[in-house]
Amino acid sequence: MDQFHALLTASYGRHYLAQRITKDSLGNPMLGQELIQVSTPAKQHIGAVGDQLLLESTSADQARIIQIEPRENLLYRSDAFKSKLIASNVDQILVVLATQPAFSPDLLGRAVVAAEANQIDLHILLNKSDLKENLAHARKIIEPYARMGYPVSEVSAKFDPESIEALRPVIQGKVSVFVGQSGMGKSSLLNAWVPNAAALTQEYSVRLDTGKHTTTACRYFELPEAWGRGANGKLGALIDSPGFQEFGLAHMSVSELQHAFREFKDLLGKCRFHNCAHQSEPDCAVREAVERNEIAPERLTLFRQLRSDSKTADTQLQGISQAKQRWSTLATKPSKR
Ligand SMILES: Nc1nc2c(ncn2[C@@H]2O[C@H](COP(=O)(O)OP(=O)(O)O)[C@@H](O)[C@H]2O)c(=O)[nH]1
Ligand SMILES: [Mg+2]
Ligand SMILES: [Zn+2]
Repeated sequence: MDQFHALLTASYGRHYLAQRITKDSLGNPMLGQELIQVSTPAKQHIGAVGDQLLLESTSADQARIIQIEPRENLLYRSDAFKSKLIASNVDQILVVLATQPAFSPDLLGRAVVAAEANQIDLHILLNKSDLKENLAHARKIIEPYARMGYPVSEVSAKFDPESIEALRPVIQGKVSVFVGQSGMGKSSLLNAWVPNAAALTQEYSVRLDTGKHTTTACRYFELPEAWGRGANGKLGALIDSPGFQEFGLAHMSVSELQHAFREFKDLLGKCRFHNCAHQSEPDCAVREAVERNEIAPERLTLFRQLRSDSKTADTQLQGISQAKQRWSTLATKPSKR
C-alpha cells in the first residue's frame, strides 16, 4: 500500500485531517491541498495538530496512521481525570487576551508555565486595544509578565491593521499556537493574518463533521506564501485552538513547576529547607522575594495552586510518572535548547 508523510492539520475529538507533505519546485516543504481523513486504530496513535505522520492510504482521501514521528514538544492540559492535547511541534505560544470581556489572569499564568516547561517562546497579545475603558486594568495584570521579559503587544484585530502588520516578523516562519479564552479575538486575528482562513475553517469543519462545534476543533493554517519563508525554509503557521477556560497542569511535577517559574530560578536552593513548598516555612527565599516586591504575589499564589494540583508530586523519584506512562506513545525528542 502507498505510504506517505503528512501533517496532522485538524483535530476534533479523535477525528483527524492530514495534508500530504510534498516539495515545491525549489525543494521547500509544501502541504498538499487535499484533506485526508485519518483513522486511528485503537488508542495507540493519539494525535495532535502539528504532528508529522507516516500514513498509509486506505482509499482516495482516507488513510490510517502507521506512525507518529517523534515530537519536538507537545502541549497539553490535564486535570485529575483526563488530558487534552493542544498542539505539537510548535515554536511559539501566542496568548490572546482582550480588554473586554475581562480575561482570566490564572489562564495567562498557566500558559506561561506551560511555555516555560516546554521551552517554547511565548508572546502576549492584548487584543481590542481600541476599547480604552479597560485598557489600564488589563495592562496592570500583564505588567508582571512584561517585567519578567515576556514580550507584550497591544493590537486591535478589527480596528488597527497597522498593529496586525507590525507583528508579522513575530510570526513569520514559525509555527504559533493561539491560547486564550473564547471571545478574546483569536479567530479575528487569524483572519487578519491569513486571508483564506475563513474558507479553510469551513472546509475543515465540513470534512471533520463538527456540526456547530467548530470552536472545539484545533486547526492548522499555513501563513501566506507571499510572506516568504523563515531561515529554516518554513512558511510557518497559526494553530487556532479551542477557546478554553481551564488550563490544567496536573501532569507537571513539583520540580518541573519550580523550574517553570522563570523568576524563581535564581532562588532555587536558597530556602532553608530543600523541599520548601514556599508556604509558611521559615527562611523561605521565594516568600522573602515577594515581600521585597521582586516577585508578584499572584505568581506565588499560582505556584501554590499548581503544586497542590500536581498529580505527579514526587513520582519523579519513583521512576515514570503516571501521566508520562499514560502518554508513553507520545514520546518527545529531547529539547534542542
Ligand atoms: N472592539 C473590538 N472587537 C473585536 C476585536 N477583535 C475581535 N473583536 C470581537 O470580539 C468577538 C470575539 O472575537 P473572535 O475572533 O470570535 O474571538 P475568539 O473566540 O477568541 O476566536 C467578536 O465579536 C469580534 O468581532 C478588536 O480588535 N476590537
Ligand atoms: Mg474562535
Ligand atoms: Zn521556599
